[in-house]
Amino acid sequence: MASSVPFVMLVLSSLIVAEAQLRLFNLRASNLPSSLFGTTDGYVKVSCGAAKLGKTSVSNDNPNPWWSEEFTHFMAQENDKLKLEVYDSDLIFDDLLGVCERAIALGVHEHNCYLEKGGILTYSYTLGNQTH
Ligand SMILES: [Ca+2]
Repeated sequence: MASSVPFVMLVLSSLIVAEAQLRLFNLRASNLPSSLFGTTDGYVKVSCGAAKLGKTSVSNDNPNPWWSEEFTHFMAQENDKLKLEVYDSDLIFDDLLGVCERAIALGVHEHNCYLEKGGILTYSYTLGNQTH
């Protein structure tokens, strides 16, 4: 029985290494399109793999919003799919402006994403094993 202990420890430590902390921050957009109902009221919904990380506040009447929210996911893994959905908040039906999807990689990254209906979403993220 004693010989199985090192094996268990090996499995545990490899699980710990495989999981990393994702931090998403500095979300901003430029030139969001106007609609019939006026200037865009933009917000972003964030998920990573199967985990929903939440959404930003709505930036009313602003084609160039900057969102101060940060999103953290403690159980992210390399190559998980980070998904950012940009919406225009409306009274009846929120309009999807575009979806940005990317497999995450270790390190510090900044990306621009061209939205299907116009405008650019820019965001930064870090993925690593740092502990706080
Ligand atoms: Ca709107």
